[in-house]
Formats: sequence, C-alpha cells, structure tokens
Amino acid sequence: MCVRVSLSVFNIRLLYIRHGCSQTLCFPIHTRAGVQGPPGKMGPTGPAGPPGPKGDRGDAGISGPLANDSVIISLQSEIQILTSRLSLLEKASRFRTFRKIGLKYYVTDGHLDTFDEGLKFCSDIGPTLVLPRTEEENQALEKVDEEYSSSHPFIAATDRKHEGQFTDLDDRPLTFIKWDSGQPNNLGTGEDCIITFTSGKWHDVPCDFKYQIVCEISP
Ligand SMILES: [Ca+2]
Repeated sequence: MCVRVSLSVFNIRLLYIRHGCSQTLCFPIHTRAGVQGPPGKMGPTGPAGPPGPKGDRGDAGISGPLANDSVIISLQSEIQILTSRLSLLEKASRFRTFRKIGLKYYVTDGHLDTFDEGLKFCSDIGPTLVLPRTEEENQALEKVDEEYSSSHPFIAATDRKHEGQFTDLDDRPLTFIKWDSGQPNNLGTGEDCIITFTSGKWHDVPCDFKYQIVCEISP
C-alpha cells in the first residue's frame, strides 16, 4: 500500500491511498499504531446534582424510664411552694411599699392609726401587724420607717396583761428585743405598746396614740 501526498510549504496533504501507485512523491507507509500518551489532567468539579428521594422512616427508639412516684411528689411540692410565694407577692404588691425580708414581706401604705386599729387593719387584709424577730428583720423595719419620714411603726407586742412583761399577740414572751436606753419606762398614765425609731431602737408608748401601721405577710 502507498499514499500519494502533495507538498506545500508547511504541511503535507493526503490525497488518496491505493496499492501500486507510481506518482511522484508517493512513498510507502506502515500502519503500525504509535505509543499511547499519558492521561490528561483531571477536569474541574461539576455542579451538584438534584437531591435524591426521601429515605425510609427509621425504627422507633428505646422508651425512656417512667417518672416514679417520688419524682411526682417532689414536683407537686415544688409547685405548692411556688404557688404560695406567688400568692404572697400578689398580696404584698397591693401596698405602696413592700420590702422582702427572708420569706416575709413588710408592707405599708404609710397610714397612721392606733395600735388596735392597726391590728384590725392588718388582720382584715390577711397579714398581721409587724413584729421583728431578728436583727435583720428589725433593720428591714427601720428602712421602711425611713421611707415615711420616721413615723415610727407599731410593733405587735404589748404588756397590757402583765405590766412590764411584753408578749406577742399570742401572749408568748418576745425572743428578740431592741429597747432604747431607759426603755420601757411606762410613762404617764401608762405605755403598753411599742414603736420603733429610725435608729431601730424600741420605745414603749400609749396604745391610743397614732403611729405608722406596717403589716407582715408571711407564708
Ligand atoms: Ca406598760
């Protein structure tokens, strides 16, 4: 087999191939394949394809443990405590001044009245007349007193039954006292009630005088 070619300046153009050709510049060629070149570089990453179909639903998980009775009782107790505290706060927030001290609230609108009218006022709305039982509580009452220009709140204790022996409203001896020096002195016709001064110190006074009424809301 031979190939006829025409020559030009820069290339060789094949015209035809046949056996036994005799034209000028006809030369035999061999049909053996050349050596395969190395693979080309990897092309750029193509765009993401569309999402596949939704898979089958998985198996149900293992059930957790059921709440036991003790957990339920504990939760009920917590709810009861929170409800009680919320109720106290609702009552306290009806007053112009309410000061939290421990679990109690000291509340007042700043009005003045006699000891007995003060007792009635507080008991009519639920709480009792204030009675500080610790130094911390006494200081809290002192702060309330300062807010109302030292109008000296009554304290829920008297010595009406036994002169000189002050007891609380249930006739129990006081476990905390804060008498000022020289007090109680039962001046004049008698002083059977107690008020606080801004110093936090206590004085005995006549029960029918008018002083600030502060109530105590406790759980
Ligand atoms: Ca007295």
